Amino acid sequence: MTSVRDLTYRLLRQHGVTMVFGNPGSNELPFLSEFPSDFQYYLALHEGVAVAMADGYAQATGRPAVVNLHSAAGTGNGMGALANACNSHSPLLVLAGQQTRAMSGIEPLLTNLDATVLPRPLVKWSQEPTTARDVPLAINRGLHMASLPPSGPVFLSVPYDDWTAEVDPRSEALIGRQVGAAGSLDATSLDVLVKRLSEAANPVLVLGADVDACNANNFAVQVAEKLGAPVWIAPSAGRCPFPTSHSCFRGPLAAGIASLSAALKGHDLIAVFGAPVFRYHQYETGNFLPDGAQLVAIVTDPQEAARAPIGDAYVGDVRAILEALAERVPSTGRPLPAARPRPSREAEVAVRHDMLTAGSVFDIVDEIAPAGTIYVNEAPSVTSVLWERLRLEHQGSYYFASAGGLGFGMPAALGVQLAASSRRVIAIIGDGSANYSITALWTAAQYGIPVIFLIMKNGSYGALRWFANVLKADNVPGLDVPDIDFVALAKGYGVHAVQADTRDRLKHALSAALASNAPMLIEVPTVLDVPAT
Ligand SMILES: Cc1ncc(C[n+]2csc(CCOP(=O)(O)OP(=O)(O)O)c2C)c(N)n1
Repeated sequence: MTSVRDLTYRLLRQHGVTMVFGNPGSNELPFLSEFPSDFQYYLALHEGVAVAMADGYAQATGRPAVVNLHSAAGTGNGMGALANACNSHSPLLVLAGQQTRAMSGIEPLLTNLDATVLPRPLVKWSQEPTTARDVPLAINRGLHMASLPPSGPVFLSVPYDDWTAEVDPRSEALIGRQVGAAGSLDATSLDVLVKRLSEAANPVLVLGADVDACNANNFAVQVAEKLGAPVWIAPSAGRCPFPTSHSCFRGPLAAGIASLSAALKGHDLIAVFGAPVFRYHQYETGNFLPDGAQLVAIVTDPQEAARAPIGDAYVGDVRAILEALAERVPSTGRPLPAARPRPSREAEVAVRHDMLTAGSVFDIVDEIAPAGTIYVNEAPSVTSVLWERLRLEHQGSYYFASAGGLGFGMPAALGVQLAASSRRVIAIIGDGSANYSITALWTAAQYGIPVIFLIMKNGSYGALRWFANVLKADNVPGLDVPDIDFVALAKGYGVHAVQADTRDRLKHALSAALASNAPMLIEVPTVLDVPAT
């Protein structure tokens, strides 16, 4: 007899899934029973860690990742992380255990009431199959749904007695089914786009995370060079879609309507690729675009295209469209914009000789870390400094929580490191943010995942201090996080850790961490430097 569980693992294999990230409970044990030896289970000690780890893995591989959560409580614990996965179009299959069908009517302990409603609106598809025999179909559908554009998380609730049920023999037909999406532009639309770009007097590109997600950074470079156009990163960037040392690179756009509009002043055509128009944060009144500017966006997500308050939009395969534009857009002969000067290191060191600044920390990291290092950032108040200082040259070099939900950085770094084993991952984490997913340290130690955690210890929720200034909200309580010993916490979870409070100690600690193949935490006391409003 073939069980639902047996066929499920075959389907997972066929989709390239051999890892399960999770935190189990009683409802999930029958799925995990006789866990196949070619699969690896990564135990996270909190569901937010499991989801964010899977998110990092799915983003870095571009393939679906499976998370196994415990009923309603486990799903609830994972939902903050699911918000980030939703915004980053991360292909996750969240598999939650349900109480047994035999008792479903009397709502026993650990029943997931209205299971399919719970994770909405953070998943694009949610189901609890009506019979055990529908489970393989639902697994297959979920994996395809997660991957099809716009990719994103999906949710499946499975009553635990289903796993040992016999499959419908016709379910064998699910094995090997290919489901794909076609998606470049039709010839007419492509002609229009080429014409608009080549006839613009002063075009600018704005690139979002989905350009990096679809491996199209090199095509974006070619388009920018042909147009001689500056390139901005869309606000609230979850990934880095353009080499930061390229002379066209201008940095991330501010996430306020007026500031963003001001930064794009003088351009007659704003071409956006792979980003919503726009993911604002702080509210500023003003026009969405500078006077005289038109906007055209190319996105994978129909919701993003439809809800944009301004400009035209095409929904399609961002990579295929950028590739076609790289080929079709004629060289304008315009000179490339001059590179922006890098901030001076010496000036900063002289001003802040008593304690390390974020700038000096990033300069040391940039100097010592090898080319191709991947950064996962969750140090909100110093994100703009990071973009100025770190060279992000390669595809897949940067990850940030796409919905701004803290607790992403540490576990996502583990998932990215598992996906990109030939590159080293450095997680740059604020001392506030570190606490949301601190148990990721245990998972790093247990599975030997060699992420380097750099804790930027400024003793405060720096970004909230900045936002309080923006809102003119004075005397707000609860904005400081003093007296946390991350070295002791890391050691408690089994991760080697040191404090580095000078440039030399940081250089030494980072070099040692890079030379070893084990996870390591470096706690760096830093100046609290709240960005100007
Ligand atoms: C789950 C969640 N809770 C709360 C917040 C609000 N929040 C945004 S930034 C921030 C402070 C982060 O502090 P820290 O990690 O020390 O970095 P810093 O801002 O000091 O660089 C908080 C609490 C959030 N974004 N996500």
